[in-house]
Amino acid sequence: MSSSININFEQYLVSTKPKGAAIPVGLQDLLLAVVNTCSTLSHEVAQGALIGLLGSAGSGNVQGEVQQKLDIIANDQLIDGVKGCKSLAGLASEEMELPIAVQGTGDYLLLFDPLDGSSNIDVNVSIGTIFSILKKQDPSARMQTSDFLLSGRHQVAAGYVVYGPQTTMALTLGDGVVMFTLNKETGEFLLIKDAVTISPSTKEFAINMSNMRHWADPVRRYVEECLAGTNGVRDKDFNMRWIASMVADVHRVLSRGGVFMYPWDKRDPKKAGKLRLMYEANPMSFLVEQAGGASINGTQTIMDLKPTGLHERVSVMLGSKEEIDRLKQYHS
Ligand code: AHM
Ligand code: MG
Repeated sequence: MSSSININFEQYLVSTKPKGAAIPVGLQDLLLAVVNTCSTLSHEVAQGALIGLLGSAGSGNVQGEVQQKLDIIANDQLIDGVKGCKSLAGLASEEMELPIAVQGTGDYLLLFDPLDGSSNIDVNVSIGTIFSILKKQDPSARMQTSDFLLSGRHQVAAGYVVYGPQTTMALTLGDGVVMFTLNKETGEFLLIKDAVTISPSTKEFAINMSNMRHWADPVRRYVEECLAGTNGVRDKDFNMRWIASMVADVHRVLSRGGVFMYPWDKRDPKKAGKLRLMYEANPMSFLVEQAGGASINGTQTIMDLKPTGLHERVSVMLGSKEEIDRLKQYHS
C-alpha cells in the first residue's frame, strides 16, 4: 500500500487498496464518521476549561472507575457520529456496560475507548480515542453481545487519534500503518506517513515504575536488566518514558520504537491487567503488528486471545520485536 503524502482522509479511503482490494463503501463511511467525530473532539479538547469540559462527571463506569466529563462527552459524540452508518450493526465502549444496537444488522461492529488517558485530561497532557472495527460474523442476524467476542484477528480496521501538540491519527486496514495529522484550520486529516515501521531493536521502555514491587519475576528481570545499562547483560543504556496515556505511549513506540508494558501484577492477582482487551489492547496490537512489532500478554500473542467478556482486562507488552521476543522468553 503506497499513497501520496498530504492527501486527505477521504481521498485516502477511496484511493487506497489494502491487499489489492478497494475498501468497502460501508467501511469507508464508518471510518469517516469516526474520524470526523475525532476532529470535532480535538477542537473541544483544546478548549478545555473555556467550555467547561474539565473535571469529574461525578459518576463511575462499569469497571468502577471515576468518569471525567470528557469521557462521557466523547462517548456520546462518537455514538452520535456513527449512528447514521448503514453498515454498522452495533457498537461497544469502555464507558457502557452493554453494547448498543445501531442498525441491529450489518457488516461491522465498532468498539472504542472514547477518551483514553483520563487521568491526563485535567493536566493538559496528551489523551486520545482508540477504535477497533470487527467484521460481524453473520451480518443478517440481530446483534448480540456475544458477536463482539472475537479475537483481534477479526479486526478489519483499528486506530487511534492522539490529542497532543498535534492531533494525529494512526490507522491500519490490515496492510501496514499510516498516519494523518489534523489541519486545525480546515478540519481535515492529511496523510503524513506511509508504511510506518517499528525498529526491531530499541533503547527505550515504558512502564509505571511505581508498581515495581508488585510485578511478576520475568517483568522485574527485564526492567532490572534495562536499568543496569552498560554495567549489565544488555550492555547498553536504556531510557524510560511513561506518559500514562496509552495512546501517547504507543504513538511514541510507533514513531521511534520502544517497548510499552502494562503487565499483570500482584496488587489484585485475579485481575489480568489494567488495560482492556477489546478496545485498548487489540487495536493497539493490530497497529503494532502491522508496523512490524509484536504484542503479547507475557506468554501469548494478544491478537490470538479469544475474549470472554466485553470489558475483559489483559496484561500488555508491545513494541520493538527483539524486546518482545526477550520478554516472551523470560515468561516461558
Ligand atoms: P483509561 O482508559 O481510563 O484512561 O485508563 C487507561 C490508561 C492508559 O492510557 C494508561 O496506559 C494507563 O491507564 C495508565 O495507568 P496508571 O495511571 O496506572 O499508570
Ligand atoms: Mg483507556
